Amino acid sequence: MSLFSSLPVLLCVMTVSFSNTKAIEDAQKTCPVVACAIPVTNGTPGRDGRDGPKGEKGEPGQGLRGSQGPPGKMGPPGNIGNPGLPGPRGYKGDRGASSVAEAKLASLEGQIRNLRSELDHVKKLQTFSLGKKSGKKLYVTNGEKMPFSSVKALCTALGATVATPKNAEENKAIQDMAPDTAFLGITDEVTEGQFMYVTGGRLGYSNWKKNEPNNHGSGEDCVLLLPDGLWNDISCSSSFLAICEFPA
Ligand code: MFU
Ligand code: CA
Repeated sequence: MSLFSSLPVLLCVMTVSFSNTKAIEDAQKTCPVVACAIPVTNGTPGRDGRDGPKGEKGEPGQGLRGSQGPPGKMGPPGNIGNPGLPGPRGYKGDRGASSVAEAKLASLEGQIRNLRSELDHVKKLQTFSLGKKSGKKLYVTNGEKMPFSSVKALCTALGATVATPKNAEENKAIQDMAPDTAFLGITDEVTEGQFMYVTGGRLGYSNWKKNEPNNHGSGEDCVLLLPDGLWNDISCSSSFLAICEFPA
């Protein structure tokens, strides 16, 4: 006999053995089957009940751990992060290009003012040392003797012309400053016998010595200022004192 079929019978025996009412009632509560002493045939077992609640997670197993597998594929890129904090303040920049140019210009203007002042001072010293008179031409010599072509070249290089008296006063001025016989800026190189200023134009004043110009020898196209202030025509290839003339 199975345990299931024998249990009601045992309960029944117990019920009978209790002597008071309270005991009987207690026994009835614990025993769902009230009928007693009537032999019954047990039914077929009921269906299985529903699944119970999920049990707690078990402890990790004790089996051997396999070796670590290869790294997985790279995941997709994450979202763009938030903007960072502002950086520190930068160094002060250079001065702008126009400011640099303006500073250079101001410096150059200052240097020009200084040079102009210095030049004015040197000019005053020079005119004083040369005895320059206001409104009068300035005649300057380097004391050298040379052919007429060299005198022309020298005076031109100085921004001057060959000394050329246009009147008696200028003739006297050159005579007084000339330490020796000097070339004048007058020739008849273009047309023999027709003396002209090398700067252009016919002669307006002359101071020829007696019997001059005589175009002596193989020809004389240039003019000399002699120490007595008189003029003599002479060969241009001969060497005489160079005197240059600067404007009044
Ligand atoms: C005079 C001048 C010449 C030259 C000669 C030696 O001629 O006119 O220019 O100086 O003497 C005779
Ligand atoms: Ca002569």
